[in-house]
Amino acid sequence: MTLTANAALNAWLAEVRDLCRPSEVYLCDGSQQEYDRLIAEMVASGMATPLKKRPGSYLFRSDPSDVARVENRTFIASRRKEDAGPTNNWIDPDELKATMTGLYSGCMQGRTMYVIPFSMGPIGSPISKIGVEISDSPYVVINMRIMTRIGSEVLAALGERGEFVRCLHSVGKPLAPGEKDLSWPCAPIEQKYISHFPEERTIWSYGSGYGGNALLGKKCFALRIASVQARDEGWLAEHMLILKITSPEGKTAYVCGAFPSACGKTNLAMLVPTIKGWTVQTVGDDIAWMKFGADGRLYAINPEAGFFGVAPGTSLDSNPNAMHTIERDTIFTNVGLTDDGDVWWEGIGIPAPAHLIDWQGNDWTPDCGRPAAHPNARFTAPAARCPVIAPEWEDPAGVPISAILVGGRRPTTIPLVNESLNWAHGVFLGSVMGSEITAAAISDKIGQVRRDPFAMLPFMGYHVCDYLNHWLSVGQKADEAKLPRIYYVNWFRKAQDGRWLWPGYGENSRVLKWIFSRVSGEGHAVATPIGNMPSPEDIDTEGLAVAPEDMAQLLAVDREAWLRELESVAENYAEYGEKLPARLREELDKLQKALA
Ligand code: SAT
Ligand code: MN
Repeated sequence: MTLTANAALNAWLAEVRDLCRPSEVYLCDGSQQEYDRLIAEMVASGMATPLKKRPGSYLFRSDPSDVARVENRTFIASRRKEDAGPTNNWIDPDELKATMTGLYSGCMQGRTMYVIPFSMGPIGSPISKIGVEISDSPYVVINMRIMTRIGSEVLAALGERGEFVRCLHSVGKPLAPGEKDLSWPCAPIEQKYISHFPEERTIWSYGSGYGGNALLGKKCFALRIASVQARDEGWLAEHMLILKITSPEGKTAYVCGAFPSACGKTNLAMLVPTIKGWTVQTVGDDIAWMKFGADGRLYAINPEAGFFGVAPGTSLDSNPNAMHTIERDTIFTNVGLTDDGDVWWEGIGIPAPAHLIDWQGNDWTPDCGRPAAHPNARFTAPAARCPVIAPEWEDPAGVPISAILVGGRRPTTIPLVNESLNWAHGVFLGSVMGSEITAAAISDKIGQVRRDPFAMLPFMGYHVCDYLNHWLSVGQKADEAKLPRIYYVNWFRKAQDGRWLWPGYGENSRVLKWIFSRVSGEGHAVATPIGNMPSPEDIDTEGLAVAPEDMAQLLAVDREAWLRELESVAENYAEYGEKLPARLREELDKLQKALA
């Protein structure tokens, strides 16, 4: 095959074509005409529904079994099992390839094999990387065009000898001659595989058409494979938002933030400050790639070009900027469809209509007892449409990071904000972050904390201990004074009676303001055993409806609770095994002594 100028790519395309046996092969150029044509084909086949109320926007409904990432079908197939570590599913790569080669054999019959050259990060940036996704799903092509940069320009940047990550994807539903296609083809759960071969920088995904299972540039490449590349090359590929904050005096700082799912990362990235004169702008809402610049500082790019956000709960109250982003040119998946051709979901902030079509295509009324939108319903929208996108969001050099936030949902123990004492202490805080398990999840673990180091638990492409060690070594090699400071934040504290102590959302700007003052070398802090903390007067509370007692509780160090916390951390560290970096155990011991 001589589809491209890159011989290695051509050879791989021929190999996949011979294995998957599509009826045709199509190389995506990334143009608007191509996008429009694919959408028109999907509208004609009934897979996509145009939304009368939103220009350039379409609704898709997935198969009810194919609605989210499948972590128990996600594999890190490193050569040695110990390199995947205790937190990943491992299968021997030869065995996994044999199984999947069987599944891939003839899997694209009756379908088009789309070839999608894509760049994670601005094309040509020294921080960016190129991938090529082969997929038999036109839905994947149109989503990849929003979420990444695709097409001819990428091939030009790849050149004759450029390296690329091989991303193979099939929905796993070949069509017999004359067979009518389903509106959302996919394979049964036991045939789904989301596989990573980290040493070969290769991804093989089979059987799912949804989100992170199928849009392989996102979690599979930009986190799982890139985390291995980052380890080998001395940089960081992280599950972090990137925001820009500007003071009333026009001074700016860039902040990254790692939070597990359901902690409002997209909301924080697009936050509307409640304090006068301050602005927040968005660089990214999900992934940050950070490399050292010539000046010794860490610079971050957002490797993505769009937002793949959770729709339910998004409203003009919770995230007005997201609501404006999705007014047009957006793909919606698994939301409700109103009779006048608009979308609706739980928590959209407008009353439910008397009738709509739910995410499964059935009639829905407010009293029917079922949600209209799937809880993991999504919007796919271009980042450029965001009204507060930072003008430099595509700067190939990236933006210099001054602070890294880590945090989760913790009703108790963890204060509103706590500044690490140094890099290693910050890595310790990142290693113990996580969210409390609520009634919505596994019931016998309510109240326990699911630790999720740097929100990367499902996204590390290698051993968790090697990952934490990499974080430590990044700090050892750098000039500590130039590194971002790490802050442990918690917007989710509750009082004994169950009410929220902190209002969150736009009010989080008050905490950002304190962090801004600290990284500018001006802000005041009190030294405590757990780190440097603001005293209540250090937080701007003008116009804030939080009682002084509540503020005091939000900023207190609860010694008893922290000692219990550290016991649970020790148990968690034991699960990570003997490779745990000694430095982290030292940090734990030090803290235990300081609190006792
Ligand atoms: O499905 S995605 O992985 O893209 C989104 C998510 O799980 O956060
Ligand atoms: Mn995410």
